[in-house]
Amino acid sequence: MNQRILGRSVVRKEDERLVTGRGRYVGDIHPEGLLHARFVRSDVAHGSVTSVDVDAAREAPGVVAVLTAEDVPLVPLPVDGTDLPPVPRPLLAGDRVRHVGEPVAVVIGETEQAAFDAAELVWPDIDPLPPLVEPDQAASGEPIHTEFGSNVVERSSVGNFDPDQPWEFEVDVTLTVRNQRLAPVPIEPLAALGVPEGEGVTLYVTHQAAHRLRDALSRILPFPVEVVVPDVGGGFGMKGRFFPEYAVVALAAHRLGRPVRWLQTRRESMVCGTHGRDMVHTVRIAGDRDGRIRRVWISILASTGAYPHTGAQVPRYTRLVSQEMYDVPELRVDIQTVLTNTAPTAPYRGAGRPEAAYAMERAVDRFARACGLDPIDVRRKNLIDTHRLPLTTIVGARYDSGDYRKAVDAAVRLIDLDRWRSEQRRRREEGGNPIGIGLGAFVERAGGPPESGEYARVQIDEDGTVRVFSGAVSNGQGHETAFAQVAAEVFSVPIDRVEVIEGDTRVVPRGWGSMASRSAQIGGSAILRVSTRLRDRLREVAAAMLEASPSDLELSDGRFVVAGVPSAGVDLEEVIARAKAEGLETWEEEFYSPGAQTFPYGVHAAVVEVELDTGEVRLLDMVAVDDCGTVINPMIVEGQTHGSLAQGIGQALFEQVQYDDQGQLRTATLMDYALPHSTDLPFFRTARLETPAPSNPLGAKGAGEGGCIGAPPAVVNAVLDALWPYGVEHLDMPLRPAVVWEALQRASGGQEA
Ligand code: MCN
Repeated sequence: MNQRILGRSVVRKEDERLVTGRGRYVGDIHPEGLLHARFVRSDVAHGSVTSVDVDAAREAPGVVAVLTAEDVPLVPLPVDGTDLPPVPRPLLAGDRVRHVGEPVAVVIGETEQAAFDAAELVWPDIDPLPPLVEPDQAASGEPIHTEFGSNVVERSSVGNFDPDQPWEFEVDVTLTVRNQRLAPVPIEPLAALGVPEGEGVTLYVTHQAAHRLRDALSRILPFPVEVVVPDVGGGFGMKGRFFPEYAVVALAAHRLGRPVRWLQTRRESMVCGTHGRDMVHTVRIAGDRDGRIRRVWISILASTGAYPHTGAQVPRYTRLVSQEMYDVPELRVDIQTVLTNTAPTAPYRGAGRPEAAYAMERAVDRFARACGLDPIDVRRKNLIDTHRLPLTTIVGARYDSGDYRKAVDAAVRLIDLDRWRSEQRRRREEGGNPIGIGLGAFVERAGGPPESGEYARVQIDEDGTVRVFSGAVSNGQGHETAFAQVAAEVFSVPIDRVEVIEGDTRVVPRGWGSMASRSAQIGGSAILRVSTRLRDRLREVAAAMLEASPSDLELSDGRFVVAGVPSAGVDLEEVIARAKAEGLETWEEEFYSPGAQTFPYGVHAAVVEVELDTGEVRLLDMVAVDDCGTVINPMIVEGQTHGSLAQGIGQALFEQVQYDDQGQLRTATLMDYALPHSTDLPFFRTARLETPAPSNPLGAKGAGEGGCIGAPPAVVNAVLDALWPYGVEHLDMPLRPAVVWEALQRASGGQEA
């Protein structure tokens, strides 16, 4: 009897290729006659373009073409997640520029150097207009897109109380917290290579959603487009969307009849890749002195940047999970989403859920302190009980399954709370740098729109290879292994006999893509469903071959055998040959939609030490307890949690995209934008609960994002726990030494704390 492979920590098949430099990225593809694209970008945040002088560039050596707005179409870009009409978005800016880095022209050269040099000769003449950088300033400012008449993309309220009604509670506190703007910083920035093929273009592109990009490009471009995604060096949400550069590269390749490649530089990626977060929450939380929360009012102010594309959805994601794991009787969430003269925002790992968790978890801690109670006790007092699940929250989320109390208890045990509390007391009594313990509890949603789905086709070829075609697109998440495990389990074959094919619209007809931690639960379930159907068909064929009843057959080690008679059996290959001879299909396909999202959850806990003299925060311990339903591969899930925790800690302590008041980016390189180093991170300790999701046959929930949702509130709450006795009640991320030190100085009235 072969062992189960689903649920096992199988080493990732793709890693040998990826870590030995044999991955094939867009930059590794060098077709015959390759040309190189370099974009010329606006260096002002807001302005009227009076002319773009390209004469000198066109004459420069090695230049094949220079394109401006006149050469490319104006694209109606849907404003995802809102009821607004599409915004006409220029692929190359025409009469207006709306953020620093907006592409104005493109130079196509025989070599990368020729294109770079000639781009320096393009002179966009731009009359600056006053930029609107901060959302509160932009909300009442002159419209950035005149056709909207306002910069407010969305103003909405959902909840079960009117904020004007009396607030008669024993405890009532208000706080404002900021989720600063972040850059996703994948190792591989954006990249696209257009190759003319037949009547159209095949675009090789580093992306998360091959089919949706193909469909978006096909709506814009007057020729057929196919999309191929080779290996991807991380996406983190940034690569899930349409970028004007992709359409320009495809257009240029088509016009010139030669392959054209654009490799985004790191600086370009920082300036005009998308950014994430950039949301301010004002939270009013009220209740009884014994720690019972009665009412929460959350007001969100969010920036979409200059073009309201996918970033406009994110505040709605925040709202959906804003009740978190608490049994709050009254909740209201107001959203105001605003255009600004900054790079467009978009979902960045966590996408709206880190913002929600940070706001609620900071508020719960503050409420607990106002009650004079331990924040962990207050959480326990307000948790939604397991027997109430499934439950529809006040803001419309359908929490599916789980045990929130168990997760809190597990995190408290894992972090060894009692030991740290006694160390904390000892330091308070004996002096020394203070330590603090903080929790970040969250419920998130995975899966994307409930009506979305994922494509799978599973076929078995005559040599016995199982081929899995999926509409998902791995950016490093390990689908080649995890998806192979699903099919291998069904057909009872080693995973090496399963080949996973993703990200190629020429051979995978449909697909949604990988974002919202949806691939395991939807893509994996699709593979399970079609594999099971195919296996059952093959079982019938095998039964006929063995002259046995299908129900008497077992499938083991790639062989159908009659139960109890191991010598009576047929290999899958023989069954496939017979099926083919009989004209039966040896494949199955489906676009599977579970019709529901899943709601993974977790409780993360951090212990920090704060250096009083310098404000430096040292993470002493960090634990994460997560429930992502049934797990396909625990080692992959663990890796996902580690990576995501690192990004969450990056938000808490280091990272921030900063603009000056003219909309110039001050953090355009990795010298200015502080990513965490491995030495900044403690050894993570994790634990898992496994409550199957009822909505999909695998029982899986999303695992790709949890870490960056729980870590920021856990770390910041821990720092505030350490500094509370020193009078520090509030800090805004990132908690760099200067921020903490200044807060300490302010709290102590300039005296040494
Ligand atoms: N998995 C599992 N069991 C589960 C859930 C997931 O074994 N119950 C496995 C999956 O099979 C998959 C991995 O864990 O190999 C992540 O699965 P899932 O949660 O379904 O997420 P997706 O594959 O859809 O990936 C998207 C998610 C998001 S939204 C971002 S952003 C993100 C992330 O994954 N970006 C990443 N993880 C990333 N990891 C890498 N290396 N690079 C990125 O860009």
